[in-house]
Amino acid sequence: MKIALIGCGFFAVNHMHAWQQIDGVDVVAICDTDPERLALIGDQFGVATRHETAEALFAEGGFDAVDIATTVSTHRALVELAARHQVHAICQKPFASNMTDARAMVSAFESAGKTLMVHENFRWQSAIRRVIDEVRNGAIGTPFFGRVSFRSGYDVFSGQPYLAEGERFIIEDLGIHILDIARALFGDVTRLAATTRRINPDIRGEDVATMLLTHDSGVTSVVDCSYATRRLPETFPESLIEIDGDTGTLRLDAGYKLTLQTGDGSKEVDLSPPVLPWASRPWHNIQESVLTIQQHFVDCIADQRAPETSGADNLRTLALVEAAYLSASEARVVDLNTL
Ligand code: NAD
Ligand code: 89V
Repeated sequence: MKIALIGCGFFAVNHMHAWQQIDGVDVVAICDTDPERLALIGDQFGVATRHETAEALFAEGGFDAVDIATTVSTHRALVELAARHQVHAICQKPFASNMTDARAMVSAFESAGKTLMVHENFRWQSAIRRVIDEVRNGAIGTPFFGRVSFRSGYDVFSGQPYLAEGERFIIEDLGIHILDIARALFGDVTRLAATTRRINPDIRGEDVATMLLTHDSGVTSVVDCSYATRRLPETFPESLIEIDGDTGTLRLDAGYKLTLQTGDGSKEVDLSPPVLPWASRPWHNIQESVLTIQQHFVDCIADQRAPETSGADNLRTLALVEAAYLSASEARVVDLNTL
């Protein structure tokens, strides 16, 4: 599969390492409006074909799929360009800044008949995957309560300065992953209530969010996120999970420690992710999931099946983000059927 990468910034380095590790994939062209980033990534990964505009990249063509690793404001235009040129696309999260754009992007790809996947990678982390499998395999019976929690004081702004500048911050950037994990575990959501706070005075958006979700399955879950939590051990970027089921409980605690308690006793499993040769702590669980999700994209295209985190699937995660902001701003419970 020949791939072109659009956006050669901070996170795209991980995409490039992962593409290089996947059999049968060749990144044949790259694109960035910033010539310095273009040169840096092109030289580091040995890609000779470089373009400063997506229009020039598509005009030259020669690839089957495009990897869109730019920030959200550019996603709709780039995804629609990919649909017009009849190539498959994998697009970074947040998929879009609003539901109108997201629905238009999904619709463009339905017409094109190509694969559109969202690079929603947290549910692909190996520890999270194991928790999803345990729940889906009935290890604790039928779940009735869940909590998915991400609380950290890690300085994300040094690597990603734009995160300090947006009107929206933690729900749109990080909460979106945690809400997606809750969906993967407990299914779709009917109602959501949220509160938000900004603790760090040096950023524009909210850095704390607490959300209460009612799932179609009957599960009630709490999704809580904070970048204002200073504690040791610093758990960035781990998502911690608690689930109560009618025959047992499951906990994913700091240090990737899984505990399963059922009538048969208690079991502890170390789910520490591997540190890939190009990865570095503490980002290694995210970096590992980049490889897994990109492999899934390639496999789904080869097998002609829909990806788990397809554009259409991601509409339902994005709707939770929108519902959370609406709930927090209007101090009310939001019915997801109204979005
Ligand atoms: P970044 O700003 O470092 O990189 C974006 C790059 O895209 C820049 O080099 C910029 O010049 C380029 N660009 C912007 N508009 C362009 C256009 N129209 N055509 C070509 N190039 C263009 O951002 P980043 O931190 O790498 O984040 C990129 C995306 O990845 C964001 O959506 C972010 O949320 C996401 N992200 C995901 C994870 C994860 O774990 N899933 C982690 C970090 C970032
Ligand atoms: O995953 C992300 O989107 C990143 C981070 C983990 C820092 O929130 O922006």
